[in-house]
Amino acid sequence: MTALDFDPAGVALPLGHYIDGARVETAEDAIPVRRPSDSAVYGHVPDGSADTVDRAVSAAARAFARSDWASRPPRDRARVLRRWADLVDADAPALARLEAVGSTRPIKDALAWDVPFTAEGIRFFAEFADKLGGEVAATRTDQLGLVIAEPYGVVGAIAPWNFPLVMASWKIAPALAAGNAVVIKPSEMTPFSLVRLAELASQAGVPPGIFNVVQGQGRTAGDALARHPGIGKVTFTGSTRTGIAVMRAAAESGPKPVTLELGGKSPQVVFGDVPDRDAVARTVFGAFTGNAGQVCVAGSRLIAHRSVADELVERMAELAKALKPGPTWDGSTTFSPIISTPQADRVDGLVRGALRAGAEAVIGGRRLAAIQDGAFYEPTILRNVAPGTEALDEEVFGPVLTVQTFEDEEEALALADHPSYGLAAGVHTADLGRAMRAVRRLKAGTVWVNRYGRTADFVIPTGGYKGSGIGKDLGRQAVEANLRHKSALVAF
Ligand code: TXE
Repeated sequence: MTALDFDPAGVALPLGHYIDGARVETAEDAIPVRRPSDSAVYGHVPDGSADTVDRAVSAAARAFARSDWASRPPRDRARVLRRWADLVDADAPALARLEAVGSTRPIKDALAWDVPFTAEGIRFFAEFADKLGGEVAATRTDQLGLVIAEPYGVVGAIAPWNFPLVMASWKIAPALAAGNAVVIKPSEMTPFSLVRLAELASQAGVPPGIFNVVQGQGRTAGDALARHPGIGKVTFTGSTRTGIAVMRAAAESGPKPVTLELGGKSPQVVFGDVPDRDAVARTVFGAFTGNAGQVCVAGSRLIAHRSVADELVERMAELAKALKPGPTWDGSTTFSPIISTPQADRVDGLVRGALRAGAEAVIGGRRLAAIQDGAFYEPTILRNVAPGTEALDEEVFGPVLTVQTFEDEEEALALADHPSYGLAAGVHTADLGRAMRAVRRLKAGTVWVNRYGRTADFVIPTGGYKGSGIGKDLGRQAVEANLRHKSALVAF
């Protein structure tokens, strides 16, 4: 027992959609929502229809037009968003339990990371509200050329299940800071915490209709949101395949900009000159086992110099023994479940395929039998994975690391470059020149040197190259992506 343990049955669930500043229960089909820790159904959400999506978008458009959210002094908007962040912090114990109970986030992580990261992210974006400006263009002096930044109106957002609050806040907060209204659809697998986030936004003073949550499945509610003509801009985080469908749906209702944060197959390149191999092993290990590998920037391909590969693998095999899988409501859990049984089966299928093609599982390679009913998968390190094997080429989204070795820098960088993904990459070396060459060469949206993974440096944008996405979450770029520019030429 730890002080963080909680009873999953005791968590109150905010049910229904959240539209126009209130929870809305509808007679739509109910989607059962399962806890990944034990596969039990712990609640239901309505499968939002196109009509419900239309109701939410209409409420948002009305609020954008009639409330003063976009027209008020921007500093007031910032103040409301900061108050919202403070309420998120104040609600942390309850919000963390709500996040943990039905997601892959152990309560310890939800409390130490997800909730504070959400609050800090909101504060970061709040600060942009009164620091955004347009331009005065160079024109004849008897004219004034203005480039005016304006919000789109209603931003439609579709969020994933792997970090339900954090990923969604990176969509909602920059859109609101820029003066937009938002309609967001959470994943049907992790639907509840965003409703609570919306209630806290209302308490902080976000006007009714400016922040709405529509529940439902991707192919119904998600699709209806992406293709609603009342949406000015679409932002999505999820798989590359769904991202393409979202982009198509968005275009079919009239062209509109899309931000897509998609999948990855990110390499961690380790050169033979690293001074502290133990530290590198810990970093590489954390980058594929954190959230059981269900992280878009997971470092799922180790590309190690021949002189260090064996030692790194041995050290990681030791680290795996210290992980403690368990239900997310157990305060001592340090290793997450997989989001669902079908997703665990998919991970297993990719691993089995690699083993059939001749790969060796140094550790893991199967479902975690010790935990009944939950969807857990053993930390898995695969060596000798044949080129062309899906486990090497496709995003696994489970705690699976492939190991490849190299002789020289050229070979390392060639292996690191994935033909279709380019979300992130890690490079470990003591040689600054080599690190900088890699930074320049790697076709990835983020390159980490001698570290791996996102930090609270929200000013650093995140987003992919190639099939890993379009545009950025975080950074100034994320706010700018929620603004369009009007040109005015004034003769006097
Ligand atoms: O993702 P989807 P899924 C990857 C990861 C994982 C795979 C499948 O590889 O194994 O995706 O996961 C909504 N129109 N990532 O199926 O389908 C859906 O309801 C509009 C990477 O969960 O991309 C959910 O809200 N929306 C990733 C959201 O899209 C649709 C995070 C994501 O679901 C839709 C999650 C449609 N036609 C999964 N279909 C990352 N980049 O971090 C589904 N959705």
